[in-house]
Amino acid sequence: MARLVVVSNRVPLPSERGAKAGGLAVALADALQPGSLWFGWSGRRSARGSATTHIQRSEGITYATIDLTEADYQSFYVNFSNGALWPLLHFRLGLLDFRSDDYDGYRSVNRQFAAGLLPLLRPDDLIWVHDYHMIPMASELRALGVTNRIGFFLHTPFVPSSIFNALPRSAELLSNLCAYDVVGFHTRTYRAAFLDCVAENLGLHPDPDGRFVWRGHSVRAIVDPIGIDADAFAQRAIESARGSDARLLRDSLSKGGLAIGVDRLDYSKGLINRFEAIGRFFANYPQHRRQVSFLQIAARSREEQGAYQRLRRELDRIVGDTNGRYSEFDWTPLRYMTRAVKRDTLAGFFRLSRLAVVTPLRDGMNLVAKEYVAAQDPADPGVLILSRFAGAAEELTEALIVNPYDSDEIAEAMHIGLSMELEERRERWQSLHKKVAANTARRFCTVFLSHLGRVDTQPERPHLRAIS
Ligand code: GDG
Repeated sequence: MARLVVVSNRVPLPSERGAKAGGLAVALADALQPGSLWFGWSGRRSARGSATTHIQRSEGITYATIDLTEADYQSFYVNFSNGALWPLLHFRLGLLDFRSDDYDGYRSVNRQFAAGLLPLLRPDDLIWVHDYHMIPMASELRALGVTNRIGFFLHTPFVPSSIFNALPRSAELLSNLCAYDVVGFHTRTYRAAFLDCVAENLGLHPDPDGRFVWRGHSVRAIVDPIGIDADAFAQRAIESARGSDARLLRDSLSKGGLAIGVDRLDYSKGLINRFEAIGRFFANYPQHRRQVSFLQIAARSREEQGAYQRLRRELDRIVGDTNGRYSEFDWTPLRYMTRAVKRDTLAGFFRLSRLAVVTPLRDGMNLVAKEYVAAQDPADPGVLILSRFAGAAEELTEALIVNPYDSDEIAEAMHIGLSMELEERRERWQSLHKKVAANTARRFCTVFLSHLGRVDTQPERPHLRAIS
């Protein structure tokens, strides 16, 4: 069997796993069999940068990492990946900050990744590259003569050509995507947007299965929604709901209970609109005052960027305003923490909550929505409010689907959710749970890798070399 090589910006090193373990490491857990290799950035900045590859082994898996120089970190990671590509792929052209020096840094780091990975590769390795930081990786590997099968999965949305083309050098990035054998997206909508770019910008005509040929090279765009291990998460939730954190939280609540939001502190997550909606909820439905509390856990993220600093200041202001307006001496409507909490604690809190409000303005998938469903008590499940612009909304249609820009609609959904009869809650939850339980993390990996494994190996791919 071919060896799996995973490439991602950040490698979750076994030595660092703690409260925040999750994300990609959890999603890929089953696919990463002993013998696999995970390659990427160590998370460290050092003067020597990528000159040395650091190797760690744990449970039969090899973790190979390189450092970045401070300059590369700024241009590749902070400025181009998170200051240009992230807003672009979340439809936020107003926040797009492009500088060609940063783009050069992005290309350079991808080249360094390819050079660092090359000596570790074996001829029949399956290479699976993750996310928007690494779009040029296949082109860079091809330029070094690598003929292995290489797949790419995009964890963010993809945008239609009218938006994509606003990015200077978008044509190059699109060509870079076409150097992969398989390109995966969470939803049909994102794949359609990618194929729209391919048709519009490259003049190609993909077939209904997402196949097209670019410079003699066959590319397949697939839909492969990421999932979670629902049973394992439910077990965590059951145990954690009996633990001390959950007890403390439960004891602090009024009889109307808890509504919860859990997100990275990111402008794509719709927190400003959500906090406004919470104000509207207590204004429009005063019967819930003193009864219901909203807990927002928003772990700080990308703090070196101005857009995130401004977001945090604005959220601080709205929380202060809402709590100042509606608090009583013994009740706080909006509890807001910007620290991460342990994954177990989170699972228990989900189980305690009568309502989850997941209202990103755009989101590739949104795993919180799936985790909330998995964590519920089947006998007395809570209600999920979900943005129509989260990838998860394509699957989780029995949630209360809202437009995240409409604070009144979110407020109304909160009222409907909290007033919903047990029978309807159960019916909705059963349908949601069936989907979450069927679409596991394991299935996500198996589908992607079986597509990649079926690609014919081509001895020479000289036409793909050095796309710039
Ligand atoms: C990207 C895409 C796509 C959150 N706060 C804490 C914490 N979390 C965990 C959640 C969940 C994960 O982090 C967040 O995943 P999301 O999917 O919600 O969002 P992104 O981080 O933006 O992820 C997204 C995803 O990639 C996968 O493809 O779904 O659309 O943007 O697991 O539970 N975990 C802990 N403490 C926290 O405070 N331990």
